[in-house]
Amino acid sequence: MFEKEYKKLMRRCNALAKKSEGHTSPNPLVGAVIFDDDFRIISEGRHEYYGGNHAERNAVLSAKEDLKGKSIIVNLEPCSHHGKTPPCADMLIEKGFKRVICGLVDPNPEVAGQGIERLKKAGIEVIVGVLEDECRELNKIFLKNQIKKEVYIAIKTATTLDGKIATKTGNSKWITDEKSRAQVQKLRNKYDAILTSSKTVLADNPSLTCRMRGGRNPVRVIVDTNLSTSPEAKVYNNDGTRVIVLTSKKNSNFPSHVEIVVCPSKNGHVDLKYAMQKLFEMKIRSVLVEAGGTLNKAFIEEQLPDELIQFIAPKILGDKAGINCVEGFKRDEISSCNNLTMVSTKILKNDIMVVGKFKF
Ligand code: AOF
Ligand code: ZN
Repeated sequence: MFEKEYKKLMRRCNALAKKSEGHTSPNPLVGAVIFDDDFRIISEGRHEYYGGNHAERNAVLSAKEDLKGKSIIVNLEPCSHHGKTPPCADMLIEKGFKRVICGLVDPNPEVAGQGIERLKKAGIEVIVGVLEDECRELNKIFLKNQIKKEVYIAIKTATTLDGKIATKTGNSKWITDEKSRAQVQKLRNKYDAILTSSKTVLADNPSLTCRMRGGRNPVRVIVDTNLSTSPEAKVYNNDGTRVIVLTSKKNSNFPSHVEIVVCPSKNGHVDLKYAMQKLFEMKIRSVLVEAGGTLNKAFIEEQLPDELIQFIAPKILGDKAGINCVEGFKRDEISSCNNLTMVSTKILKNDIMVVGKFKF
């Protein structure tokens, strides 16, 4: 019953939640809508930033009428624990809501179904699983963090139609057009950290900041096994952004704001699995890999990335020596390809953005 109306309201919750992208980590993206039996919206709320009120509380606070007998829809199960704020489930019971609709059970062990239980025990009707797949996708980072205790990893690459990211001399400016590049700035605003290789730092001297209006800089992570980058490189600018170097060398002459993580080496390179675990311990919950074909291959080989985001420009380089977006696999059979799943595409002016999930 009311499936269509609930879906529409859940889409609204997700849209509200999305407005906080980049600001809630390590917490989830949550939106809530309060409505009456005629589906008239009474108020809305979202979790705006880490440490702030939960979405349900903000929706309750912005309501201008009595909430007794009303319904609330939220993309994540209301919490049952005393964290930075008292439990949302208790507040909903107190306010006299008659129905709570949620998209997902919260995997956080502090909650994990107990919020729903508590609401049901108080005689509130609870509906779970509305637009579950969309809710899951929205909180893919939070879910992986909670369930696997691992960082969410996406590889971003920008290529020609023949899969090249640069000419053999390293020239890559610009393969994709300004619309694709603006999209990359949006991604930088969403991910906790952006990761690149010493090779990219040496070749391009990128600043790896977020130039989106109203955006914020991600943490900069540089994989530099032998500490071959110069402390003068732009990525090491002391601009108030956290900078982390993942290396296998002990000595460094980097400025004191640069955090050095000494990792074991594997086949002559930083052990990426170890390094990603370290980043998780350092409170980083999502990483956007913006590097070259060699590091992309290493990540895939280690079965680490969750997602690929590829911007493809309608250009053909055609030079065998040009650099590939994934460089170095030896594969004889098509059956040994990495097949991405849940693939979606978007046209951006002349380019195509392809997003898919890795399945290992
Ligand atoms: C949020 N925002 O809107 C909801 C959350 O750190 P705390 O004390 O605010 O608690 C965070 C946990 O609360 C989070 O991991 C999730 O399990 C639950 N729900 N969290 O930050 C919200 N509804
Ligand atoms: Zn809560």
